[in-house]
Amino acid sequence: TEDGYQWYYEGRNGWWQYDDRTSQDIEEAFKKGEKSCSILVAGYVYVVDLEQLVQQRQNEPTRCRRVKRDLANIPKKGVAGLRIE
Ligand code: V3L
Repeated sequence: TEDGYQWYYEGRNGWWQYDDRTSQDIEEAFKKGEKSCSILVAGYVYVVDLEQLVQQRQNEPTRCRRVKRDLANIPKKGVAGLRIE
């Protein structure tokens, strides 16, 4: 986002940055004070819970990952599953 923050979801041993569009959508919901935000990942609806800071595939509680808002320049695994090395 413009103030240097991005949204991340948890991987096995590090954090993945959300793709830019999704990160912007989550940030917009966050700034409006919304409790959650629905996003689309590869055709599946996921709900990002902005209070618990988790994302979960809709109706599949086992598919749950932590999420965080952090600076864009932190170490990360990559963006939306695309590794950066
Ligand atoms: N954006 C992109 N892909 C996602 C997202 C998202 N917000 N959420 C889940 N997936 P689950 P390591 C991740 C993918 O939670 O080696 C990473 O992006 C998810 O991809 O059970 O463990 C990597 O591509 C997974 O493939 O619904 O760090 C991959 O895991 C699939 O949806 C491996 O990362 C099911 O996730």
